[in-house]
Amino acid sequence: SIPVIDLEKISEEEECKKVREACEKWGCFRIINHSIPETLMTEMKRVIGTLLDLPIEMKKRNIEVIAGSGYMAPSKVNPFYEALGLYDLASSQALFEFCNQLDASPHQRQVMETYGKATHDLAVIIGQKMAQSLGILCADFEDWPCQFRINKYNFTPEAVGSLGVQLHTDSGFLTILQDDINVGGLEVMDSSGSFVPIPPLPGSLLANLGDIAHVWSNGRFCNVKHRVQCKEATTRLSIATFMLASRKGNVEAPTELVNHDHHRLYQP
Ligand code: AKG
Repeated sequence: SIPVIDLEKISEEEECKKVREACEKWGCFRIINHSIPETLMTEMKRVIGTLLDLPIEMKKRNIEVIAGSGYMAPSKVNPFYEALGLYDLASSQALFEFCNQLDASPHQRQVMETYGKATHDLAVIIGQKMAQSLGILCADFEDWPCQFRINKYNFTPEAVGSLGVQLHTDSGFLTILQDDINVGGLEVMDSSGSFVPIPPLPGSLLANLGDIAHVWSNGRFCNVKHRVQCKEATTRLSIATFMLASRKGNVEAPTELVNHDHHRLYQP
C-alpha cells in the first residue's frame, strides 16, 4: 500500500526522507495528523453533498474560468461522474461568485472558505517539505494558485465494475484530496504498472503529485497515474484542491537539481 506521512513528525529527518521516497517512488501518499479538524472535513463533505444534489440547471451556472474549472456534467466517457469547480481558491471574488451561482447559504460559504484556506495552507506546507526533501530550502508555494473541485460519483448497479474516472495524471503540482470515508474505488498505478487500491482512512487526506511536480523536480518526482473504479452501487464524494503552478513565469527545475549528472529535462 502507499506510504503514510505523519505531519506531526514532518520536521524529523526520518519523515522528510519518507516524503522524498514517496514522491520518487509513488507520487502519492496518505497524510495523517494534519492540522485540518475532522469536524471541518465532515461538515465540508455535507456541504458539497448538498451542492452537488442541486438541480442541473443550477449546477450549469458554474461556468468555466480556466479549462476544466466549471461544472462537468456526466458525459459519454464518464457517465457516472459530475463535478463543480472553482478557480482560484485564494480569490475571495471567485469564491463569492461560485457561491452565488449555487445560491449557497452563509453557513455553506463559511465552511467552504475555511476549508479552502486550510487545504491551501496544507498544500503550501507539503510543497515546502517536498522541496526540502530534495535539499531545497527556499521554495515558497504561498502564491501558487489552487483550483478546487468537488466530485460526485452516482454509481448505479450497472456501474459496478466500470470506471468512475479514467486513468489520468493531475496536471498541476500537488493535489490534496479528501476521498470518501465509506466508499473506496480510487486506485493508483505503481512503478510496475499494477493498480494499487487506496482504501478509505477516515480523518486522513491524500497527496497526489501532478505533471508540474515531475517537471519542477527535474524528473525526480513521479506524477501518479490514478483512476476511480465503481465497486458498489452507491454515491461517492471527493474534494480536490489542486495546487497548479507559479503565477510568475514558467515552471523550471531549481538550479540545485540540475548538474553534470542531471541535465535539465524540460526547458522552461
Ligand atoms: C481527480 O479529481 O483528479 C480525481 O482523480 C478524483 C479522485 C477521487 O475522486 O477520489
